[in-house]
This record gives sequence, C-alpha cells and structure tokens, in this order.
Amino acid sequence: MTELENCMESLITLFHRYADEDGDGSTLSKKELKKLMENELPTFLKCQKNPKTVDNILKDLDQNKDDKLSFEEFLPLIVGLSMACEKCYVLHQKKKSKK
Ligand SMILES: [Ca+2]
Ligand SMILES: [Ca+2]
Repeated sequence: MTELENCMESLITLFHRYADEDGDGSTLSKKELKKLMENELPTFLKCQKNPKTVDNILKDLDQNKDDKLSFEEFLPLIVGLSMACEKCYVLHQKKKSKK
C-alpha cells in the first residue's frame, strides 16, 4: 500500500475503533467522540479553553441533527485540523529556510 492509502486506512480504522464501542459502529456518539479526541487529539483539546469544545464540534459537524457523527460528518474535522496543521508546517519550513 502507498503512504496515502495507509493514511486513509488508519483514519477509517480509528473511526470504527471508537464508533463500535456502543454497538452502533456506523456513528460516533458524543461520548465516543469525546474519547476519540481525548486519546487521539490531546494537544488540540488542551489548547481549547472551552470545556464545551466537544459539544460545539459535534453540533457544528452533525448535519442531520441526530447527535451522532457518521464517517462523512466526521471527516471535515480531520480536514479542518489538517489545514490548520499545514499552515503551521509551512510557517515552520519558512523559519527553517531563513537560517
Ligand atoms: Ca457508536
Ligand atoms: Ca449525524
């Protein structure tokens, strides 16, 4: 498998590892989303001062308003975070090349 294929597989595996916990493996409940973020995105969660961060994220992403996130609804979170990370990465690279 290629690097990108591996990334996609990891993302899918990760989603289902947490989504499967309550027996409904097709969606992340709020509890499952919270656990996923605490375990997999601790740095991001620490930067957020608001204790309601997970609730807000769920509300933002939940398009069909069932209080759960399908894989499709979950992806924009990863995309958004990746875009933020990429900005940091570019900045970091620029700093390095200045030296
Ligand atoms: Ca679930
Ligand atoms: Ca939903």
